[in-house]
Amino acid sequence: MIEGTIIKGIGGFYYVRVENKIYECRARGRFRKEKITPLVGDHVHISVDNASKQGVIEGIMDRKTELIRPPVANVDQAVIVFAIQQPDPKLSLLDRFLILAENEDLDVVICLNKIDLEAKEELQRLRMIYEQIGYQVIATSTKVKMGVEDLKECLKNQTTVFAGPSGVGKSSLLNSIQPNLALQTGEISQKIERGKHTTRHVELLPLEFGGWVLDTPGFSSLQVDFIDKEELQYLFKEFNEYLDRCKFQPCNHINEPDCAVKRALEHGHIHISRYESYRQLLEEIEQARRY
Ligand SMILES: Nc1nc2c(ncn2[C@@H]2O[C@H](COP(=O)(O)OP(=O)(O)OP(=O)(O)O)[C@@H](O)[C@H]2O)c(=O)[nH]1
Ligand SMILES: [Mg+2]
Ligand SMILES: [Zn+2]
Repeated sequence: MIEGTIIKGIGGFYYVRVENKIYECRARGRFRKEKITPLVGDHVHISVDNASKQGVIEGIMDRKTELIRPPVANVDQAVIVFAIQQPDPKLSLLDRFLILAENEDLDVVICLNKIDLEAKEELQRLRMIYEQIGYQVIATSTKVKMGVEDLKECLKNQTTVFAGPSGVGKSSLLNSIQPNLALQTGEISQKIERGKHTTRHVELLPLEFGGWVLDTPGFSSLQVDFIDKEELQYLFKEFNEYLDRCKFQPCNHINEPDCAVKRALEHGHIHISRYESYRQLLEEIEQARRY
């Protein structure tokens, strides 16, 4: 039996990379019976038929991390990519990506792309909100090659998932970092007309300077209502220092009097857009529990 990593899964086939070879594999039927789905990023044991060169996944090793959306295993870090324009950034969506990454205990880097476009205030505004919380923010442009080296630096020897809406430039950034990846990219106007995404599958790609990246299809909405209601507040990192100062324990930080989170909001230590995201997500979680 040989050991490899699933780099792509399409139509019931899994592509398993073993050093520089890629084997097309099926999964043993027992995985389906046990309700286990192999994921891109999984470390697996395969057996290979010498005549056909096709393989069978016999075993999946324990996962270090497991994301639901995108469905990938063993990621250390997420780069969350948004454009400062085209498409305009939606902070409520950015916060959803952040909450999912925090929920999985991933390291997070926020990448604000397309800074060649005329939207300098938007860049400053977003940078301020998220750097104040303690997130690393990297501003990039693939058109005028800015920030790409900084981004490259934080990918070294890590397994990093690139996530974000469609059209923000995830595949373009990866091509700038390593041109031989030659990922397909697409014009935004055509995307809207055709209503489809350029990247269709999650793919794990090896970096020649060490490490792996996952390019993923963009999505425009994200469900987070599987997260525990009590857990949500901890995923907003900047709330943490206030949580034990609320008068009511537990506190939802919505209508309770003498709430330290709301006090921090009034004093500008918590940004209104983040609090609004929290409120929105809490409401969604409560709704989901009601049915
Ligand atoms: N102005 C500008 N345009 C960019 C930049 N980076 C990418 N683009 C353009 O944005 C469009 C979308 O880029 P993609 O790399 O396909 O975006 P994506 O995030 O991979 O999109 P999906 O695969 O659909 O999720 C393309 O037309 C790119 O040329 C940038 O830094 N500045
Ligand atoms: Mg893409
Ligand atoms: Zn409170």
